[in-house]
Amino acid sequence: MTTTDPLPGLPRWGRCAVMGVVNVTPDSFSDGGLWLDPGRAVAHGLELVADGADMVDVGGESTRPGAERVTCEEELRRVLPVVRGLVEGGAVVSVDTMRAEVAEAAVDLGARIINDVSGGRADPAMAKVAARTGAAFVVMHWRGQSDRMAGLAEYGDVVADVVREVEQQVDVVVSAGVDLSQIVVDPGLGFAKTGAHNWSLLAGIDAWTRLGRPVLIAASRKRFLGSLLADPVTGTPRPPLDRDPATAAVSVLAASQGAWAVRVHEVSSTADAVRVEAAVRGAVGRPTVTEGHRPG
Ligand code: PMM
Repeated sequence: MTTTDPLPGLPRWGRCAVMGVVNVTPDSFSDGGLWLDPGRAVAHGLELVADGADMVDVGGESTRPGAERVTCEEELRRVLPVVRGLVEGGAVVSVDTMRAEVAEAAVDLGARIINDVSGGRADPAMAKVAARTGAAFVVMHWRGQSDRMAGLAEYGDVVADVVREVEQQVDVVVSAGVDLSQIVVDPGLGFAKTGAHNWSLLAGIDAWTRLGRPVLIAASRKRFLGSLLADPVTGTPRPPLDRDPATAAVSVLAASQGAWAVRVHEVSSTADAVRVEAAVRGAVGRPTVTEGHRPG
């Protein structure tokens, strides 16, 4: 299978797809508190679709470094009305959750992707829900909850280690009944990773495409971009909302290395960027001199 093969229940986009983010949380690092009201969250998600998002990822629990968990009831209360509204609005919806109960309820409402940053490790019931529903299932590289992940960022060869650990987790969820054709893999940028680890992982996306599973890359507005673009005088990191051009640059690099999709908060620049990348890729090997316009 190549990265352009369709996942169950999803269209074939023929280029790197764009997953827009709606965090229905008070505390996410870049859009926390903006979309807590379900009506506003749905309107924002549909705006992302109008901007060119192929899918919308709805999350009700922040995974920022150090974040504490919310209760399942609270997560359900935040996420479900937004999933419902976006499905009714015609969006392809993904649910960003580590809880089987939330994933199942969202898929019942029409979500087609379960985006579990723990790849099924946080909730032992998750793989069974993915298997039972047949939804696309994102297995992200994850070593532990956000309140302790900073202490888990130890690697020998980060690309080899992360690929191997994700492969092992894919085996675990397949043993629990998930079909391999449902699975998307993700290196989990920023999750038990330093900035240097993130850059190495971005340089090594082709190691992932060799796994034969679609790869999702989520660099949007993350801290390592803010550090790269820190004020040269004060050293102050570039604020999250000013990291979108850098995010679009990562989207091009990910697309050119065969990523299946990129997950971003600001969609329009990345939607343009992946189209540019696809046009250039489509022109590779095409004759460069057009008949009738031969020089001299
Ligand atoms: N990162 C965040 C949330 N969800 N999902 C996947 N698959 N991969 C990621 O790297 C990922 C994710 C954290 O970012 P946010 O707070 O901006 O949503």
